[in-house]
Parts: sequence; structure tokens; C-alpha cells
Amino acid sequence: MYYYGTVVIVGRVNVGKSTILNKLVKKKLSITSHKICTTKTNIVGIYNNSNYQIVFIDTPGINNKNINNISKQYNIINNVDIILLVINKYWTKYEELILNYLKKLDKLILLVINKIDFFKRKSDLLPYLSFLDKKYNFSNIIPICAKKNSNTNMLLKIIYNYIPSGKPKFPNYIITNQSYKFILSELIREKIIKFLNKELPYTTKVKVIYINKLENTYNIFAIVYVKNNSQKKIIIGNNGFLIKKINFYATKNIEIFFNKKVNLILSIKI
Ligand SMILES: Nc1nc2c(ncn2[C@@H]2O[C@H](COP(=O)(O)OP(=O)(O)OP(=O)(O)O)[C@@H](O)[C@H]2O)c(=O)[nH]1
Ligand SMILES: [Mg+2]
Repeated sequence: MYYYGTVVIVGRVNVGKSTILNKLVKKKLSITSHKICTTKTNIVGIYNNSNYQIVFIDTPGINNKNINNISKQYNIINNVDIILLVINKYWTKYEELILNYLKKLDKLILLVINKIDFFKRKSDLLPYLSFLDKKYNFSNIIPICAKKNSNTNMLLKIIYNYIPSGKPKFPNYIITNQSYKFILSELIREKIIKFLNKELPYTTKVKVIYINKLENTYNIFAIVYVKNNSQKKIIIGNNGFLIKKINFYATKNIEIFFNKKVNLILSIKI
């Protein structure tokens, strides 16, 4: 018997959707940050084992900028089997609006309470659970701590129960529909978000020009596009300190991704 299904991961900004995707597929495909609006487009991660193929779709978080556009943002949901609605300790007006929208779609909704490390005692969760239980007839409510990988395997096993039977759609070595160039540009962007402040991380774009795969090393060339000269100066930093730091940590991430030594060259253009 084989099972195939699609699962979309939705919720307010910064609740940990991308962290959950990465833990479920056991590979860093979607970048994460403590700053809001990290995910800019839908990111696909495909999970495979001998019986299951599950296509997970991570989505940009909802906040005041896109809440009025929710149907456009969530048009992907029409084509999925299951919705993972991710929340944290706080049920806000955004959760209320998102749930109101999802209710109309007549789909299975699993509610994931992430960041349960924010609850000092387990018993503090109980009133929240009963509050949530009254909100909607969720197929399941699963408390997890994605960052520490606690209960994420249990979440995966619970998801299994709702995946319909069906043949796999992708060869099992395919882990995403994104190109390597896109994933690497995201891994670089993650470090730009990490080390830069204010609007800069959000206006900066990264494009990977080539990935040259040699036997022992992968040579990668990417361009970081900024808006003007002053942004360029900021991103380079004193004596190139900042761009070197971005390069160092992005290289580490990319080396883990490919499991290869990586030589990354970053060029900054206006
Ligand atoms: N304390 C704690 N932090 C977590 C947990 N899971 C994720 N985080 C952190 O929460 C922050 C946001 O995580 P993301 O995965 O980027 O959140 P997101 O929902 O994808 O955010 P957007 O893409 O901006 O909507 C990051 O700093 C994560 O490390 C958790 O279980 N506990
Ligand atoms: Mg995200």
C-alpha cells in the first residue's frame, strides 16, 4: 500500500512554519529567522519513505500587510489534502481571521501549537487547549517545539493518518521543486537578514549565477543586489567585515546542504 498527499503549512508570521518544514523533511530548504516576513514565496519540501510521499508547502506568514489578500495568498490550498495551521502561545486577531478563511474551504485542518517551550509548565497548556478545542473541530491539535525537534516526529506520524492512498508523483531523490540556485540564494539571504538591520534585508536580492561542481569543491558565484551606494557600503562593512561574515556563515549552510566543501564568491551590485 502506498500513500501520497499534499500538506500546506499556514499561519501568522514568525510562528515557526519554515522551521517545521525543515524538521519534517529533515533538510534545510526554507530559511528561518527571528525577524518577521522571512519566507517570501511558497517553498516545497518532499518527504519520502518506503510507504509515503508527502509534499509539504511552506507559505509566507500572514500579518497586516497581506491579511486583506488572504484568498490570493492561499489559493494553493484548493489543491492540497491537509492544512497544518501553525500557531504559538498567542491566539491573535490574525489566527481568528486565518481560521475564518480556512473554515470555508472544507479541508482537514491539523492545528500545531509550536514553541511550547514558551509554556513554563505543561499544565499551563491545558486552558489553551480547551480554548482552542472550542474554536473549531480540528482533526487534531498537536503541541510541538520545532526548534528543539521535540514532538516533530510525532507530528509526522499523525500526519500519516490523514494522507490518502495513492502513487508517488516524484522520484524519491527529489526533495523540492526549487532549483539549487534558488535554494542557495535563500541560504545567502538568510544570513543577510541575520546580520543586517531595518529595511535592508528586505530590499536586498540575491541571485546565484553559477554552481560549478568540481570533485572536491563546489565553486559558487552569487550577486547581491542592493538599491544604492549607501546600502552597498553598509553591506560591505568596515574593511569588508560584514560581507565576509555573511559569506562565512552562508558557506557553512551551503556546505551542510551539499555535504561538500564550498567556495562562495559574493559580488555586490547596485
Ligand atoms: N523558542 C522557540 N523558537 C522557535 C521554535 N520554532 C521556531 N522558532 C524560532 O522562531 C523564529 C521564526 O521561525 P520561522 O520558522 O522563520 O517562522 P515562520 O513562521 O516561517 O516565519 P515567516 O516566514 O516570517 O512567516 C526563528 O527564530 C525560529 O528559530 C520553537 O519551538 N521554540
Ligand atoms: Mg517562514
